[in-house]
Amino acid sequence: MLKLRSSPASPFGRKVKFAAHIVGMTDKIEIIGTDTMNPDDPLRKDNPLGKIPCLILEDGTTLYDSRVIIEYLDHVSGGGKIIPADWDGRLRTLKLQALADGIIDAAILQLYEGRFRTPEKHEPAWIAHQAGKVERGLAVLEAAPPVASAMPDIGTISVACLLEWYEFRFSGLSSGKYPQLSAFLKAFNAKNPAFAASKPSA
Ligand SMILES: N[C@@H](CCC(=O)N[C@@H](CS)C(=O)NCC(=O)O)C(=O)O
Repeated sequence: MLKLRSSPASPFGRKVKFAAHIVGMTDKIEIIGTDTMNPDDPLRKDNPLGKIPCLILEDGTTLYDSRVIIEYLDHVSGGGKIIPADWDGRLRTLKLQALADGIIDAAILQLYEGRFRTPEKHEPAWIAHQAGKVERGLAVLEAAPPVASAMPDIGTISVACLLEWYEFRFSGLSSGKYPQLSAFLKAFNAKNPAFAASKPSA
């Protein structure tokens, strides 16, 4: 049995969980609840960066980060399922994954500013710097949203995970600012009912 250190709120962990579903490996992975804020959590022994997700193979080898785990899942399931085998398709989907992940990274840094610093120590210029990445990234996705399909590749899965997490943490879609992305997410959920099983929660 493989083990996945993750948490119910993690968009990167969700990406791995849903990718595992698409390649038919859900039953082979045990999810282990992880507290990234707890220095005694065994996570830091498996991933010195102290970040989730982290996959533990049967021989004890650990894999991180989510992109490496995705490569592993794609490979051991025969290849070409979540990462297209053709070069152009591979580059396109990995770039889309990088964009979605990068938007989450920037949004998480804003959250951590609030979590780690008292309000008087917040640095507006730093928050604005990160917010710019989120705004520009979402604008690019809104202008050209992925196509929802029942066999999504990792770029499309990453965007779906980003959007639902962005709504969960920031009510980011409720603003009505991203109608194309909201429509994409609705279509993605309709075509992938199993996606709901990993909906982010606190
Ligand atoms: N690039 C990493 C990002 C992972 C990440 O930022 N995970 C967050 C939770 S969603 C985390 O573990 N944060 C704890 C920390 O930064 O100490 C990946 O793709 O796995």
